[in-house]
Amino acid sequence: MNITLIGFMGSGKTTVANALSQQLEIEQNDLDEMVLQRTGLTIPEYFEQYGEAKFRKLEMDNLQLALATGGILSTGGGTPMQANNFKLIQEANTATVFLNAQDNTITHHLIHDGIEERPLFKQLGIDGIIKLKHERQLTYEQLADVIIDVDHKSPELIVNELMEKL
Ligand code: SKM
Repeated sequence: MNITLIGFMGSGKTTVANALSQQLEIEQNDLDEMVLQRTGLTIPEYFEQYGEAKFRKLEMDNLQLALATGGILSTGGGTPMQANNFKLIQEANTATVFLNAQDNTITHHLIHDGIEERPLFKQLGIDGIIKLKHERQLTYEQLADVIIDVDHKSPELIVNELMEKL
């Protein structure tokens, strides 16, 4: 079974992917984690050294690799915003699940994780990041086969809901 998780940063894609992978005993890939595996750099370090444009190229390359591998995939928050990536996911043999979170859920998670973890959060601040979230909403909805509202739900509950809807 192939499942691709999409959604804004802080919506819980990585956590839900881990839970899904454990429950279904299917391999899992995380696009942001692949940057670290392939370059030895964290996302903030990569942004700092190479900038966002290079990051987007690497992200597309990683997406192609991960979709070819199959299994559970958690994407980066901005992955579907590149037209090429949108098409790659749309045409891949995968169920695409949008983890939809309210603004205050995202704010809470981002502040909890810390500004250093998220270069765009650092650049844009909280107002800018929420504006970006609104700009992206329609693209996530258009790409999704299934939409799950994640607010106030445990990863287990989200996984159960997801399995029912697939
Ligand atoms: O992929 C990382 C990176 O920080 C960019 C990003 C975004 O554009 O929303 C989200 C993160 O998952």
